[in-house]
Amino acid sequence: MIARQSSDIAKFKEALKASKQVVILSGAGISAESGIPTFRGAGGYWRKYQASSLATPEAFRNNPSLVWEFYHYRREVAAKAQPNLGHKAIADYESKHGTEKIITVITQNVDGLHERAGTKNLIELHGNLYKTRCTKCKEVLVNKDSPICEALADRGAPDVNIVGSDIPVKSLPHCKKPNCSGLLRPHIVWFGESLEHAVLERAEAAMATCDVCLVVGTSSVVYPAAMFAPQAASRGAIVAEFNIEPTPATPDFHFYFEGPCGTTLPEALSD
Ligand code: BJW
Ligand code: ZN
Repeated sequence: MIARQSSDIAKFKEALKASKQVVILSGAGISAESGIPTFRGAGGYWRKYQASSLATPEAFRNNPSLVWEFYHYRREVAAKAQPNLGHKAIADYESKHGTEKIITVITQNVDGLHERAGTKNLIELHGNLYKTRCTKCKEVLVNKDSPICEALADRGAPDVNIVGSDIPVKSLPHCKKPNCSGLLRPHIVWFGESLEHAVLERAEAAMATCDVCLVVGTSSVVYPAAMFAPQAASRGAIVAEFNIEPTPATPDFHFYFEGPCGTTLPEALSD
């Protein structure tokens, strides 16, 4: 717990100016102003399902058709969305200061909006909606097809009255490698799955050496990401949180800036 927390933007900007290594750790809240629902709270449902009950290996094993419909819907929504002022403020900050400081964006989001805003040094902790992984040969490929396969065209509507999902497995996306033809899955880290080792290592290395960290639009409840910023704060890094409401981690941080990050970030990251 921090003895005295501040919301003094000028003080934060002084610390940011003096910093050498900056990490920006983002979550679903940064994409909320682009129209992409967050996970926790009212928007976190698709049909009658909580997103967290579909984002599991068990759900995919039991009903790959249903899980693919869910991800097809999310791919289409994110493809139509545009990066907002928060994503752009981060990308602009990197392009302005990326030669004099090491700036790393670690995102829990899978929507690709940081990259589309122009962020270069990006770590996608939980994967990406536009990557697939073969369940048989494990090949990971970028796939931006819309729809990802014929059978998913016009599927995925979020209407709560739609029950079940019955696309035959053979009609779902499959690996095109000769002698494989395995079922593809979204290249996303589901609950109970481990994060990719190399990705986690890169993120931990950036967290271990940053002197300033911005925690943006995350509820800080999903591990391991939830412990990154509190750990950085406890070893002396200056951590600032940007959220519309306090989170369980808020008391650990030096600065707390309440409000939509499409408004707070452009101010915090401007010269
Ligand atoms: C705004 C805003 C605006 C809105 N401006 N702000 C230790 C203790 C207990 C449990 C565990 C543990 N270690 C691991 C676990 C298990 C589990 C876990 O953490 N469970 C917790 C829920 C308790 N973790 C895992 O399973 C991870 N694997 C792992 O650690 O493997 C090893 C292991 C396994 C089991 C036990 C021990 C070790 C993998 C986690 C993968 C998470 N995957 C998901 C789904 C991706 C699929 C998909 O997208 O379809 O990733 S879960 C979901 O939550 C998604 C998100 O990336 C993630 C984080 O959510 P986020 O981004 O914080 O969003 P919200 O909605 O929660 O919050 C939005 C915030 O924005 C809110 O605060 C708003 O106020 C704010 N906001 N508008 C600013 N305009
Ligand atoms: Zn394959």
